[in-house]
Amino acid sequence: MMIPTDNNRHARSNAAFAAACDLMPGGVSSPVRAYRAVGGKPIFVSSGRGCTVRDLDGHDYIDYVLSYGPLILGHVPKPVVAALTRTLGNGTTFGMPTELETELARLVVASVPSVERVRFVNSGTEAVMSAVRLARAATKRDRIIKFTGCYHGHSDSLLVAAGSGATTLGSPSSPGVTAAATSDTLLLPYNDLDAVRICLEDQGEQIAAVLIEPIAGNMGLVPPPPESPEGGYLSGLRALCDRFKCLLIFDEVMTGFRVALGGAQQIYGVKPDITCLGKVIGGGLPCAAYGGRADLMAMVSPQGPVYQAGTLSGNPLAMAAGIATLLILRETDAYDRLETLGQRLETGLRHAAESKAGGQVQIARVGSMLGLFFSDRPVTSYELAVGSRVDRFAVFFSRLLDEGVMLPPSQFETWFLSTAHDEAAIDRTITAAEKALQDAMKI
Ligand code: KE4
Repeated sequence: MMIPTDNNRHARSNAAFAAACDLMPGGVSSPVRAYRAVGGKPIFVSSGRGCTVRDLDGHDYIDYVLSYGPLILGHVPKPVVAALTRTLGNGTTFGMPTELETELARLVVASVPSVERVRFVNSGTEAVMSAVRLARAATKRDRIIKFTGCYHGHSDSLLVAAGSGATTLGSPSSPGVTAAATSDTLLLPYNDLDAVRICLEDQGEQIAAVLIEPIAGNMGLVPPPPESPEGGYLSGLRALCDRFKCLLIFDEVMTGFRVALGGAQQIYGVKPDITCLGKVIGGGLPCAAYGGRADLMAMVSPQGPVYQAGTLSGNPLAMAAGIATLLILRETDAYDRLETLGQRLETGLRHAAESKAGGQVQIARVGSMLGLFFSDRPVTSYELAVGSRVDRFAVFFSRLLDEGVMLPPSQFETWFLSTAHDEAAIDRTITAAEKALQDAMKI
């Protein structure tokens, strides 16, 4: 499927891509950015401001990628830039403790219900990898349950039928990952509590932890079933983990500070034993974290025997950007604003889908996370996600690009809103989506 990025409208992006391909695998620093899932050549960005990005050829786009989640305040928000400018003058990294780490740790512990102690790392991959190691050490068990379509970064033992890039690339597990590395990883269907119960009844005494994205965002957006007084999916996982004495790990790298200050665990009212955080926590700089009960985190080196380390962990710039971001999220009506904008976008897209795609489009939203599938039924599982019309999504994506709206270049990603988006941007998006849906439904 060729898309307009192959014409002279994107001459400078195309030239930049050719140069990049001579030096870097696929010309990118992360696979999804290469547009393999939607066809054509990737747009190269020169700058971002507020809710828009500008490409090398001078075209502006309303940005729903937002770096795959971190930019909840939009591009270069003034308070974050000011905090970085102040901090930069004092040094970028020391390899020694600073009070900035303590300040961000205090904000994290005050915000995330299950976190009493936290350790900063530099990526979500590191956070989840470390959380799994801690869970295995704490339980003295080896096995981990993960779910099809959930993505937890690219550490060997978790690159099994992952969502996000791995699904997009159609390679549910990666060459180079040894059988030994994945031999303790059990893969169960997402959103199926019986499958977890049966697995735990069969081998519960070997299971260290159940690892899940509480709101799945890496197979497209697939929220968990709602919790009810009779229980629910996430609370059911919690009860099963308690019954079989394994730990519950929430990978909130995407949802942490995104759907609420306390993340998905706040909105669904389910407390994991360990939480992984990333993206928003760094305010646009490389930062992630894992945290949980004090007794568990006391096992982490140097307080305890579970080794984990990092040269740039807790670096002042990422701490300063994270502090500035979380303070705004905590002290303003940011989440109300994001909910208002999210509702406006969802409502507009639903109307557009009804008129242009008659029941062949499914839309999901949790706060400022949104997903759209070309499917004739609600997408509640990985199988339904990969069974959706990804060819239509590719047409939808490229037409929106032409109309100045930038989605993540894959059906298996989530759209993000920021407080820098406004009603005018949302309304422009909906108008563009009407045209894009019309085109997509022609195939
Ligand atoms: P990083 O190592 O990319 O910082 O985080 C890995 C990760 C862990 N857990 C969840 C729930 C995640 O969503 C991610 C990373 N998300 C992808 C987007 N689907 C990052 C984008 C990319 O890989 O380029």
